[in-house]
Amino acid sequence: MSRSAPNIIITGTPGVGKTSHCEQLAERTGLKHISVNQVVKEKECHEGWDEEFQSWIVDEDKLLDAIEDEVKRGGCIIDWHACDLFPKSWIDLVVVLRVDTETLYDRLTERKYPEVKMQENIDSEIMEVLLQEARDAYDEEIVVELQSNTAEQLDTNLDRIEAWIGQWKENNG
Ligand code: DAT
Repeated sequence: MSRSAPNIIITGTPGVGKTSHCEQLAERTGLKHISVNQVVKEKECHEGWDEEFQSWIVDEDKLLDAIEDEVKRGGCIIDWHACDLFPKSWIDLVVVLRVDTETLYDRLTERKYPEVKMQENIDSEIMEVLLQEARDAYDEEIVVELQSNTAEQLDTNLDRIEAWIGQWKENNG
């Protein structure tokens, strides 16, 4: 099925800036922000609550069913700390946001993350887990790594993604 607007995944370790990017990008471009966290909660796409990690245990099949119709129409910005579950055919661009360890530590402390979850996320960022996951799951040319330490970088990233969307529409219009 052809899409009138591209589908973009914005991924990265929790605290990296996904929601900030997605919300502002949706506002600027009119694309729809799909917060997978919210979908999981609202449509109960989970198998319960993990106490230790203070997070839902996601049922990926249910999640994909819940968003499939909407994503297939195009124009979605998917906000999630994983990316390899989404079918390749749905996705036009994968943005992997990155952040320095100290900045991430401060952001997760602010969020009062439990120690075990904090450590896991910081390790994951250092080990580039999400970047590798994106590169393994999608074609190299649609995966972009962007820094998200400062407000200036956030703005530059939004400009770049917005320009990319404009180009996509020209090429696919
Ligand atoms: P995520 O959705 O990846 O968990 P978020 O968008 O909620 O991340 O951001 C976490 C916190 O960090 C929030 O207080 C906003 C701040 N933040 C995110 N990206 C930033 C950036 N590039 N510059 C400054 N602050 C940023």
